[in-house]
Amino acid sequence: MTTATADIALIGLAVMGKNLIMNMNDHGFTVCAFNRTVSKVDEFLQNEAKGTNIIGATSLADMVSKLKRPRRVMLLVKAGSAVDDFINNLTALMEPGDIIIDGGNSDFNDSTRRCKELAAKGFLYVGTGVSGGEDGARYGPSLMPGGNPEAWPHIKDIFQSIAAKSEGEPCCDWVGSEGAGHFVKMVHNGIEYGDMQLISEAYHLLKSVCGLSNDEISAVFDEWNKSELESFLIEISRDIMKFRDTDNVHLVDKILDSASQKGTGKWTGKTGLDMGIPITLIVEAVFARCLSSFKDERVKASLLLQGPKPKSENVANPLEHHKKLIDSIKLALYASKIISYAQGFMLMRATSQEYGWTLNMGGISLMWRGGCIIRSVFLGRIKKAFTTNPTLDNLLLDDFFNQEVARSQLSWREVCCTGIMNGVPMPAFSSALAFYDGYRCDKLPANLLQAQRDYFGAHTYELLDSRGQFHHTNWTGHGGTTSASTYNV
Ligand code: 2AM
Repeated sequence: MTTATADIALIGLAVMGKNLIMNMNDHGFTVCAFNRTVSKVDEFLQNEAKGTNIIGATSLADMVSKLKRPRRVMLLVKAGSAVDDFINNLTALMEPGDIIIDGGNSDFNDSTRRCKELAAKGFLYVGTGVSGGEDGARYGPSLMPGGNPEAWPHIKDIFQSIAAKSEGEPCCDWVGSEGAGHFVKMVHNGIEYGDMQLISEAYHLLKSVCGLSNDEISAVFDEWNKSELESFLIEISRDIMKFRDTDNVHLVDKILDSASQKGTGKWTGKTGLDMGIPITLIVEAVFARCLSSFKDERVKASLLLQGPKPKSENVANPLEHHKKLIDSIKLALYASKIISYAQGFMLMRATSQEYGWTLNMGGISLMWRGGCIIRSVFLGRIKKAFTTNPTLDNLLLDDFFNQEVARSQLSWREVCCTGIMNGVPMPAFSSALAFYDGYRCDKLPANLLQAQRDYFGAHTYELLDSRGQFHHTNWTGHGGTTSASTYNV
Protein backbone atom coordinates (compact mmCIF):
# COMPACT_ATOMS: atom_id res chain seq x y z
CA MET A 1 0.00 0.00 0.00
CA THR A 2 1.22 3.51 -0.90
CA THR A 3 1.92 5.83 2.02
CA ALA A 4 0.19 9.18 1.78
CA THR A 5 3.07 11.63 1.89
CA ALA A 6 2.19 14.46 -0.44
CA ASP A 7 0.78 17.76 0.83
CA ILE A 8 -0.76 18.61 -2.50
CA ALA A 9 -1.01 17.25 -6.03
CA LEU A 10 -0.69 19.40 -9.10
CA ILE A 11 -2.05 18.31 -12.46
CA GLY A 12 -0.82 19.99 -15.65
CA LEU A 13 2.88 20.09 -16.41
CA ALA A 14 2.98 23.05 -18.78
CA VAL A 15 5.14 26.07 -17.84
CA MET A 16 2.89 27.52 -15.12
CA GLY A 17 2.22 24.15 -13.50
CA LYS A 18 5.89 23.12 -13.37
CA ASN A 19 6.95 26.47 -11.93
CA LEU A 20 4.28 26.42 -9.24
CA ILE A 21 5.36 22.91 -8.23
CA MET A 22 9.00 24.05 -7.96
CA ASN A 23 7.88 27.06 -5.91
CA MET A 24 5.84 24.86 -3.53
CA ASN A 25 8.80 22.50 -3.20
CA ASP A 26 11.10 25.42 -2.30
CA HIS A 27 8.72 26.29 0.53
CA GLY A 28 8.93 22.80 2.05
CA PHE A 29 5.75 21.24 0.69
CA THR A 30 5.78 17.77 -0.82
CA VAL A 31 4.10 17.94 -4.21
CA CYS A 32 2.88 15.07 -6.34
CA ALA A 33 3.02 15.89 -10.06
CA PHE A 34 0.65 14.48 -12.67
CA ASN A 35 -0.22 15.16 -16.31
CA ARG A 36 -2.62 13.81 -18.95
CA THR A 37 0.34 12.78 -21.08
CA VAL A 38 1.96 10.73 -18.33
CA SER A 39 5.39 10.62 -19.99
CA LYS A 40 5.75 14.33 -19.09
CA VAL A 41 5.75 13.36 -15.39
CA ASP A 42 8.93 11.31 -15.82
CA GLU A 43 10.53 13.97 -17.99
CA PHE A 44 9.85 16.53 -15.30
CA LEU A 45 11.17 14.31 -12.50
CA GLN A 46 14.33 13.61 -14.44
CA ASN A 47 14.96 17.26 -15.37
CA GLU A 48 13.72 20.31 -13.47
CA ALA A 49 12.53 18.30 -10.46
CA LYS A 50 15.67 16.17 -10.14
CA GLY A 51 17.10 16.22 -6.60
CA THR A 52 13.95 17.79 -5.09
CA ASN A 53 11.24 16.28 -2.87
CA ILE A 54 8.77 16.30 -5.74
CA ILE A 55 7.14 12.96 -6.43
CA GLY A 56 5.23 11.77 -9.48
CA ALA A 57 2.17 9.65 -10.16
CA THR A 58 1.48 7.15 -12.90
CA SER A 59 -2.30 7.55 -12.85
CA LEU A 60 -4.96 9.68 -11.18
CA ALA A 61 -5.67 6.83 -8.74
CA ASP A 62 -1.96 6.58 -7.91
CA MET A 63 -1.84 10.36 -7.37
CA VAL A 64 -4.87 10.34 -5.06
CA SER A 65 -3.40 7.49 -3.01
CA LYS A 66 -0.27 9.56 -2.35
CA LEU A 67 -2.12 12.51 -0.80
CA LYS A 68 -2.53 13.36 2.87
CA ARG A 69 -6.11 14.09 4.01
CA PRO A 70 -7.99 16.26 3.36
CA ARG A 71 -6.62 15.76 -0.14
CA ARG A 72 -5.66 18.87 -2.05
CA VAL A 73 -5.48 18.70 -5.83
CA MET A 74 -4.66 21.71 -7.97
CA LEU A 75 -5.42 21.78 -11.70
CA LEU A 76 -3.38 23.86 -14.11
CA VAL A 77 -4.82 22.60 -17.34
CA LYS A 78 -6.44 24.21 -20.34
CA ALA A 79 -9.62 26.06 -19.34
CA GLY A 80 -12.91 24.51 -20.41
CA SER A 81 -13.84 20.85 -20.76
CA ALA A 82 -10.42 19.59 -19.56
CA VAL A 83 -11.23 21.03 -16.12
CA ASP A 84 -14.67 19.41 -16.03
CA ASP A 85 -13.25 16.07 -17.20
CA PHE A 86 -10.60 16.06 -14.48
CA ILE A 87 -13.15 17.11 -11.84
CA ASN A 88 -15.43 14.21 -12.85
CA ASN A 89 -12.59 11.69 -12.74
CA LEU A 90 -11.27 13.04 -9.45
CA THR A 91 -14.58 12.98 -7.60
CA ALA A 92 -14.85 9.27 -8.40
CA LEU A 93 -11.52 8.72 -6.61
CA MET A 94 -11.63 11.28 -3.79
CA GLU A 95 -13.83 11.64 -0.67
CA PRO A 96 -16.15 14.34 0.63
CA GLY A 97 -14.14 17.03 2.40
CA ASP A 98 -11.35 16.84 -0.17
CA ILE A 99 -10.36 19.97 -2.06
CA ILE A 100 -10.13 20.60 -5.80
CA ILE A 101 -8.45 23.84 -6.88
CA ASP A 102 -8.58 25.21 -10.42
CA GLY A 103 -5.65 27.54 -11.06
CA GLY A 104 -6.26 27.93 -14.81
CA ASN A 105 -7.73 30.85 -16.70
CA SER A 106 -11.33 29.71 -16.22
CA ASP A 107 -14.42 31.76 -16.87
CA PHE A 108 -15.74 32.80 -13.43
CA ASN A 109 -19.24 31.63 -14.38
CA ASP A 110 -17.84 28.11 -14.85
CA SER A 111 -16.15 28.37 -11.46
CA THR A 112 -19.41 29.37 -9.79
CA ARG A 113 -21.14 26.37 -11.40
CA ARG A 114 -18.34 23.99 -10.39
CA CYS A 115 -18.31 25.31 -6.84
CA LYS A 116 -22.03 24.61 -6.48
CA GLU A 117 -21.89 21.20 -8.17
CA LEU A 118 -18.98 20.08 -6.00
CA ALA A 119 -20.51 21.46 -2.80
CA ALA A 120 -23.60 19.33 -3.51
CA LYS A 121 -21.33 16.26 -3.50
CA GLY A 122 -19.42 17.36 -0.37
CA PHE A 123 -16.23 18.47 -2.13
CA LEU A 124 -14.61 21.84 -1.53
CA TYR A 125 -13.91 23.76 -4.72
CA VAL A 126 -11.50 26.68 -5.11
CA GLY A 127 -11.06 28.73 -8.28
CA THR A 128 -7.92 30.76 -8.03
CA GLY A 129 -6.47 33.50 -10.16
CA VAL A 130 -2.73 33.09 -10.70
CA SER A 131 -0.84 36.05 -12.12
CA GLY A 132 2.76 36.89 -12.74
CA GLY A 133 3.59 34.69 -15.68
CA GLU A 134 6.32 32.09 -15.64
CA ASP A 135 8.62 34.01 -13.34
CA GLY A 136 5.84 34.84 -10.91
CA ALA A 137 4.75 31.21 -10.71
CA ARG A 138 8.33 30.16 -9.95
CA TYR A 139 9.31 32.84 -7.42
CA GLY A 140 6.08 34.42 -6.15
CA PRO A 141 2.83 34.94 -8.02
CA SER A 142 -0.14 37.01 -7.06
CA LEU A 143 -2.80 34.48 -6.05
CA MET A 144 -6.52 35.28 -5.92
CA PRO A 145 -8.37 32.29 -4.43
CA GLY A 146 -12.16 32.14 -4.14
CA GLY A 147 -14.79 29.43 -3.91
CA ASN A 148 -15.88 27.35 -0.95
CA PRO A 149 -14.66 29.27 2.14
CA GLU A 150 -14.31 26.01 4.10
CA ALA A 151 -11.34 25.17 1.87
CA TRP A 152 -9.35 28.28 2.78
CA PRO A 153 -7.95 27.14 6.17
CA HIS A 154 -6.62 24.01 4.43
CA ILE A 155 -4.79 25.82 1.63
CA LYS A 156 -3.93 29.16 3.24
CA ASP A 157 -0.49 28.11 4.39
CA ILE A 158 0.62 26.74 1.01
CA PHE A 159 -0.87 29.65 -0.92
CA GLN A 160 0.47 32.44 1.28
CA SER A 161 3.92 30.79 1.47
CA ILE A 162 4.39 30.61 -2.28
CA ALA A 163 2.81 33.99 -3.11
CA ALA A 164 4.79 37.17 -3.79
CA LYS A 165 5.33 39.42 -0.77
CA SER A 166 4.78 43.12 -0.67
CA GLU A 167 6.20 44.94 2.36
CA GLY A 168 6.26 41.57 4.13
CA GLU A 169 2.60 40.78 3.40
CA PRO A 170 1.65 37.91 1.07
CA CYS A 171 -0.01 38.96 -2.21
CA CYS A 172 -2.68 36.37 -1.55
CA ASP A 173 -5.79 36.37 0.58
CA TRP A 174 -9.26 34.87 0.39
CA VAL A 175 -11.17 36.83 -2.26
CA GLY A 176 -14.76 35.65 -1.80
CA SER A 177 -17.12 32.80 -2.53
CA GLU A 178 -18.05 30.89 -5.71
CA GLY A 179 -16.31 32.23 -8.85
CA ALA A 180 -14.96 35.33 -7.05
CA GLY A 181 -11.30 34.33 -7.46
CA HIS A 182 -11.51 33.89 -11.21
CA PHE A 183 -13.69 36.99 -11.48
CA VAL A 184 -11.05 39.12 -9.72
CA LYS A 185 -8.35 37.65 -11.96
CA MET A 186 -10.47 38.54 -14.99
CA VAL A 187 -10.84 42.15 -13.80
CA HIS A 188 -7.09 42.21 -13.14
CA ASN A 189 -6.53 41.25 -16.80
CA GLY A 190 -9.00 43.89 -17.98
CA ILE A 191 -7.14 46.53 -15.98
CA GLU A 192 -3.90 45.21 -17.45
CA TYR A 193 -5.33 45.86 -20.94
CA GLY A 194 -6.13 49.43 -19.83
CA ASP A 195 -2.68 50.06 -18.35
CA MET A 196 -0.97 48.77 -21.49
CA GLN A 197 -3.16 50.90 -23.77
CA LEU A 198 -2.49 54.03 -21.67
CA ILE A 199 1.27 53.52 -21.91
CA SER A 200 0.94 52.92 -25.65
CA GLU A 201 -1.00 56.16 -26.12
CA ALA A 202 1.69 58.04 -24.18
CA TYR A 203 4.31 56.42 -26.45
CA HIS A 204 2.38 57.48 -29.55
CA LEU A 205 2.25 61.12 -28.38
CA LEU A 206 5.90 61.18 -27.26
CA LYS A 207 6.97 59.76 -30.61
CA SER A 208 4.65 61.58 -33.00
CA VAL A 209 4.00 64.95 -31.36
CA CYS A 210 7.19 65.44 -29.31
CA GLY A 211 9.37 63.73 -31.92
CA LEU A 212 11.32 61.75 -29.32
CA SER A 213 13.61 58.91 -30.36
CA ASN A 214 13.20 55.45 -28.87
CA ASP A 215 16.10 56.00 -26.49
CA GLU A 216 14.63 59.33 -25.39
CA ILE A 217 11.25 57.68 -24.77
CA SER A 218 13.05 55.03 -22.75
CA ALA A 219 14.64 57.82 -20.69
CA VAL A 220 11.22 59.42 -20.12
CA PHE A 221 9.77 56.07 -18.94
CA ASP A 222 12.77 55.67 -16.68
CA GLU A 223 11.96 59.02 -15.05
CA TRP A 224 8.28 58.12 -14.75
CA ASN A 225 9.26 54.86 -13.09
CA LYS A 226 10.76 56.88 -10.25
CA SER A 227 7.44 58.66 -9.64
CA GLU A 228 3.86 57.81 -8.71
CA LEU A 229 3.75 55.79 -11.96
CA GLU A 230 6.37 53.30 -10.75
CA SER A 231 5.17 49.92 -11.99
CA PHE A 232 6.19 46.73 -13.72
CA LEU A 233 4.59 47.79 -17.01
CA ILE A 234 6.40 51.17 -17.15
CA GLU A 235 9.63 49.40 -16.24
CA ILE A 236 9.36 46.84 -19.05
CA SER A 237 8.25 49.56 -21.51
CA ARG A 238 11.44 51.47 -20.63
CA ASP A 239 13.51 48.38 -21.38
CA ILE A 240 11.60 47.54 -24.57
CA MET A 241 12.12 51.08 -25.95
CA LYS A 242 15.89 50.80 -25.74
CA PHE A 243 16.21 47.16 -26.76
CA ARG A 244 18.22 46.67 -29.95
CA ASP A 245 18.04 43.65 -32.21
CA THR A 246 21.19 41.78 -33.31
CA ASP A 247 21.55 44.27 -36.22
CA ASN A 248 21.55 47.12 -33.68
CA VAL A 249 18.14 48.37 -34.86
CA HIS A 250 15.50 48.97 -32.18
CA LEU A 251 13.34 45.83 -32.14
CA VAL A 252 10.17 47.78 -31.30
CA ASP A 253 10.34 49.50 -34.71
CA LYS A 254 10.31 46.14 -36.48
CA ILE A 255 7.28 44.73 -34.67
CA LEU A 256 3.98 44.69 -36.57
CA ASP A 257 1.49 47.17 -35.08
CA SER A 258 -1.34 44.67 -34.84
CA ALA A 259 -2.21 43.47 -31.33
CA SER A 260 -3.86 40.19 -30.46
CA GLN A 261 -5.71 39.08 -27.38
CA LYS A 262 -6.61 35.92 -25.51
CA GLY A 263 -10.03 37.05 -24.37
CA THR A 264 -9.99 38.05 -20.69
CA GLY A 265 -10.22 41.76 -21.60
CA LYS A 266 -13.23 40.93 -23.73
CA TRP A 267 -14.80 38.93 -20.88
CA THR A 268 -14.33 41.89 -18.54
CA GLY A 269 -15.97 44.17 -21.09
CA LYS A 270 -18.93 41.81 -21.49
CA THR A 271 -19.33 41.55 -17.73
CA GLY A 272 -19.33 45.36 -17.52
CA LEU A 273 -22.13 45.47 -20.09
CA ASP A 274 -24.06 42.72 -18.29
CA MET A 275 -23.72 44.50 -14.95
CA GLY A 276 -24.39 47.99 -16.39
CA ILE A 277 -21.04 49.32 -15.17
CA PRO A 278 -19.24 51.82 -17.44
CA ILE A 279 -15.77 50.29 -17.59
CA THR A 280 -15.14 52.44 -20.62
CA LEU A 281 -11.38 52.47 -20.46
CA ILE A 282 -11.04 48.67 -20.44
CA VAL A 283 -13.50 48.35 -23.31
CA GLU A 284 -11.70 51.05 -25.32
CA ALA A 285 -8.45 49.18 -24.71
CA VAL A 286 -9.97 45.98 -26.11
CA PHE A 287 -11.38 47.84 -29.13
CA ALA A 288 -8.04 49.59 -29.71
CA ARG A 289 -6.49 46.13 -30.14
CA CYS A 290 -9.31 45.17 -32.51
CA LEU A 291 -8.75 48.31 -34.60
CA SER A 292 -5.00 47.71 -34.66
CA SER A 293 -5.60 44.31 -36.24
CA PHE A 294 -7.01 45.97 -39.40
CA LYS A 295 -3.46 46.71 -40.49
CA ASP A 296 -3.89 46.42 -44.26
CA GLU A 297 -7.11 48.41 -44.27
CA ARG A 298 -5.50 51.11 -42.10
CA VAL A 299 -2.60 51.42 -44.48
CA LYS A 300 -5.03 51.98 -47.37
CA ALA A 301 -7.12 54.42 -45.31
CA SER A 302 -4.01 56.37 -44.32
CA LEU A 303 -3.59 57.30 -47.99
CA LEU A 304 -7.21 58.28 -48.50
CA LEU A 305 -8.67 59.74 -45.34
CA GLN A 306 -7.93 63.34 -44.51
CA GLY A 307 -7.03 64.80 -41.14
CA PRO A 308 -4.22 66.47 -39.28
CA LYS A 309 -0.90 64.67 -39.14
CA PRO A 310 1.42 65.29 -36.20
CA LYS A 311 4.24 67.63 -37.18
CA SER A 312 7.38 66.58 -35.42
CA GLU A 313 9.58 69.64 -35.65
CA ASN A 314 13.27 69.07 -35.90
CA VAL A 315 14.52 70.57 -32.67
CA ALA A 316 17.99 70.13 -31.23
CA ASN A 317 16.91 68.81 -27.85
CA PRO A 318 13.29 67.54 -27.99
CA LEU A 319 13.39 66.36 -24.37
CA GLU A 320 14.11 69.92 -23.24
CA HIS A 321 11.99 71.63 -25.90
CA HIS A 322 8.87 69.57 -25.07
CA LYS A 323 9.46 69.32 -21.34
CA LYS A 324 6.09 70.86 -20.44
CA LEU A 325 4.14 68.59 -22.82
CA ILE A 326 6.05 65.50 -21.65
CA ASP A 327 5.17 66.34 -18.03
CA SER A 328 1.54 66.84 -19.07
CA ILE A 329 1.45 63.45 -20.84
CA LYS A 330 2.66 61.87 -17.63
CA LEU A 331 -0.15 63.51 -15.65
CA ALA A 332 -2.70 62.55 -18.33
CA LEU A 333 -1.54 58.95 -18.02
CA TYR A 334 -1.71 59.10 -14.23
CA ALA A 335 -5.21 60.63 -14.12
CA SER A 336 -6.51 58.16 -16.75
CA LYS A 337 -5.05 55.30 -14.74
CA ILE A 338 -6.92 56.47 -11.65
CA ILE A 339 -10.14 56.43 -13.71
CA SER A 340 -9.37 52.93 -15.00
CA TYR A 341 -8.93 51.53 -11.50
CA ALA A 342 -11.96 53.44 -10.23
CA GLN A 343 -14.00 51.76 -13.01
CA GLY A 344 -12.52 48.32 -12.30
CA PHE A 345 -13.39 48.61 -8.61
CA MET A 346 -16.92 49.80 -9.53
CA LEU A 347 -17.34 46.58 -11.49
CA MET A 348 -16.04 44.47 -8.60
CA ARG A 349 -18.30 46.23 -6.12
CA ALA A 350 -21.42 45.80 -8.26
CA THR A 351 -20.70 42.14 -9.03
CA SER A 352 -19.90 41.42 -5.41
CA GLN A 353 -23.28 42.85 -4.42
CA GLU A 354 -25.09 41.03 -7.22
CA TYR A 355 -23.72 37.62 -6.20
CA GLY A 356 -23.35 38.24 -2.45
CA TRP A 357 -19.60 37.56 -2.54
CA THR A 358 -18.52 40.31 -0.11
CA LEU A 359 -15.31 40.91 -2.05
CA ASN A 360 -12.39 42.06 0.04
CA MET A 361 -11.41 45.26 -1.84
CA GLY A 362 -8.40 46.26 0.30
CA GLY A 363 -7.17 42.66 0.18
CA ILE A 364 -7.49 42.64 -3.62
CA SER A 365 -5.35 45.80 -3.91
CA LEU A 366 -2.72 44.11 -1.79
CA MET A 367 -2.91 40.92 -3.88
CA TRP A 368 -2.20 43.03 -6.98
CA ARG A 369 0.47 45.12 -5.24
CA GLY A 370 3.15 42.52 -6.04
CA GLY A 371 3.69 39.42 -8.14
CA CYS A 372 1.37 40.28 -11.03
CA ILE A 373 1.57 42.22 -14.29
CA ILE A 374 -0.21 45.32 -12.95
CA ARG A 375 1.94 45.48 -9.80
CA SER A 376 2.70 49.07 -8.89
CA VAL A 377 3.25 51.57 -6.12
CA PHE A 378 -0.14 52.98 -7.04
CA LEU A 379 -1.89 49.86 -5.70
CA GLY A 380 -0.44 50.58 -2.27
CA ARG A 381 -2.40 53.85 -2.39
CA ILE A 382 -5.58 52.02 -3.33
CA LYS A 383 -5.06 49.66 -0.42
CA LYS A 384 -4.74 52.68 1.85
CA ALA A 385 -7.98 54.17 0.51
CA PHE A 386 -9.89 50.96 1.31
CA THR A 387 -8.21 50.61 4.71
CA THR A 388 -9.33 54.15 5.60
CA ASN A 389 -12.83 53.46 4.31
CA PRO A 390 -13.67 49.79 3.61
CA THR A 391 -17.08 50.74 2.17
CA LEU A 392 -15.76 53.46 -0.14
CA ASP A 393 -18.32 53.96 -2.95
CA ASN A 394 -15.79 55.00 -5.58
CA LEU A 395 -12.03 55.45 -5.61
CA LEU A 396 -12.53 58.97 -7.00
CA LEU A 397 -14.30 59.94 -3.78
CA ASP A 398 -11.24 59.10 -1.69
CA ASP A 399 -9.47 62.35 -0.65
CA PHE A 400 -6.10 61.33 -2.05
CA PHE A 401 -7.35 60.26 -5.47
CA ASN A 402 -9.74 63.18 -5.71
CA GLN A 403 -6.82 65.56 -5.15
CA GLU A 404 -4.50 63.70 -7.51
CA VAL A 405 -7.03 63.97 -10.35
CA ALA A 406 -7.66 67.61 -9.46
CA ARG A 407 -3.98 68.49 -9.76
CA SER A 408 -3.55 66.49 -13.00
CA GLN A 409 -6.66 67.50 -14.85
CA LEU A 410 -5.59 70.69 -16.60
CA SER A 411 -2.60 68.85 -18.12
CA TRP A 412 -4.85 65.89 -18.96
CA ARG A 413 -7.30 68.15 -20.81
CA GLU A 414 -4.45 69.87 -22.66
CA VAL A 415 -2.97 66.53 -23.73
CA CYS A 416 -6.36 65.35 -25.04
CA CYS A 417 -6.70 68.61 -27.04
CA THR A 418 -3.15 68.24 -28.38
CA GLY A 419 -3.79 64.66 -29.45
CA ILE A 420 -7.07 65.58 -31.11
CA MET A 421 -5.59 68.56 -32.97
CA ASN A 422 -2.67 66.42 -34.17
CA GLY A 423 -4.84 63.49 -35.21
CA VAL A 424 -3.28 61.10 -32.70
CA PRO A 425 -5.84 58.54 -31.46
CA MET A 426 -6.17 58.41 -27.68
CA PRO A 427 -9.22 56.27 -26.98
CA ALA A 428 -8.19 55.50 -23.40
CA PHE A 429 -7.01 59.00 -22.39
CA SER A 430 -10.07 60.67 -23.87
CA SER A 431 -12.71 58.17 -22.77
CA ALA A 432 -11.30 58.33 -19.24
CA LEU A 433 -11.75 62.10 -19.31
CA ALA A 434 -15.28 61.76 -20.67
CA PHE A 435 -16.08 59.35 -17.83
CA TYR A 436 -14.64 61.77 -15.28
CA ASP A 437 -16.68 64.64 -16.64
CA GLY A 438 -19.77 62.47 -16.76
CA TYR A 439 -19.31 61.16 -13.23
CA ARG A 440 -18.89 64.64 -11.76
CA CYS A 441 -21.83 66.06 -13.73
CA ASP A 442 -24.93 66.56 -11.58
CA LYS A 443 -27.19 66.98 -14.59
CA LEU A 444 -26.55 64.87 -17.68
CA PRO A 445 -28.60 65.14 -20.87
CA ALA A 446 -30.34 61.82 -20.11
CA ASN A 447 -33.59 63.76 -19.52
CA LEU A 448 -33.75 64.26 -23.29
CA LEU A 449 -33.03 60.55 -23.85
CA GLN A 450 -35.91 59.61 -21.59
CA ALA A 451 -38.19 62.06 -23.39
CA GLN A 452 -37.17 60.57 -26.76
CA ARG A 453 -37.83 57.05 -25.48
CA ASP A 454 -41.23 58.07 -24.23
CA TYR A 455 -42.01 59.97 -27.46
CA PHE A 456 -41.38 57.11 -29.86
CA GLY A 457 -41.89 54.10 -27.65
CA ALA A 458 -44.03 55.22 -24.69
CA HIS A 459 -41.29 54.01 -22.35
CA THR A 460 -42.28 56.52 -19.63
CA TYR A 461 -40.11 58.85 -17.57
CA GLU A 462 -39.70 59.93 -13.95
CA LEU A 463 -39.86 63.56 -12.89
CA LEU A 464 -37.14 65.28 -10.89
CA ASP A 465 -39.56 65.99 -8.06
CA SER A 466 -41.36 62.61 -8.03
CA ARG A 467 -38.80 59.85 -8.47
CA GLY A 468 -40.23 56.35 -8.52
CA GLN A 469 -43.42 57.43 -10.30
CA PHE A 470 -43.56 56.82 -14.04
CA HIS A 471 -45.35 59.11 -16.46
CA HIS A 472 -46.22 58.95 -20.12
CA THR A 473 -47.08 61.94 -22.29
CA ASN A 474 -48.95 61.99 -25.56
CA TRP A 475 -46.28 64.16 -27.22
CA THR A 476 -47.95 64.59 -30.61
CA GLY A 477 -51.59 64.83 -29.68
CA HIS A 478 -52.33 61.71 -31.68
CA GLY A 479 -51.48 58.10 -30.85
CA GLY A 480 -52.55 56.43 -27.64
CA THR A 481 -51.87 57.09 -24.00
CA THR A 482 -50.84 53.51 -23.22
CA SER A 483 -47.22 53.18 -22.06
CA ALA A 484 -44.93 50.41 -23.26
CA SER A 485 -44.19 47.61 -20.89
CA THR A 486 -43.44 44.71 -23.16
CA TYR A 487 -40.18 45.79 -24.69
CA ASN A 488 -37.35 48.15 -23.96
CA VAL A 489 -35.13 50.30 -26.12
P1 2AM B 1 -0.88 17.47 -22.05
O1 2AM B 1 0.54 17.73 -21.65
O2 2AM B 1 -1.29 16.05 -21.93
O3 2AM B 1 -1.24 18.10 -23.39
C1 2AM B 1 -1.63 22.89 -20.72
O4 2AM B 1 -2.01 22.68 -22.04
C2 2AM B 1 -1.89 21.68 -19.86
O5 2AM B 1 -3.28 21.30 -19.99
C3 2AM B 1 -1.07 20.47 -20.23
O6 2AM B 1 -0.70 19.87 -19.03
C4 2AM B 1 -2.03 19.62 -21.03
O7 2AM B 1 -1.79 18.24 -20.96
C5 2AM B 1 -3.32 19.92 -20.32
N1 2AM B 1 -4.49 19.69 -21.16
C6 2AM B 1 -4.84 20.37 -22.27
N2 2AM B 1 -5.99 19.87 -22.77
C7 2AM B 1 -6.35 18.85 -22.00
C8 2AM B 1 -7.47 17.96 -21.99
N3 2AM B 1 -8.43 18.05 -22.91
N4 2AM B 1 -7.53 17.03 -21.01
C9 2AM B 1 -6.55 16.97 -20.09
N5 2AM B 1 -5.48 17.78 -20.02
C10 2AM B 1 -5.38 18.73 -20.96
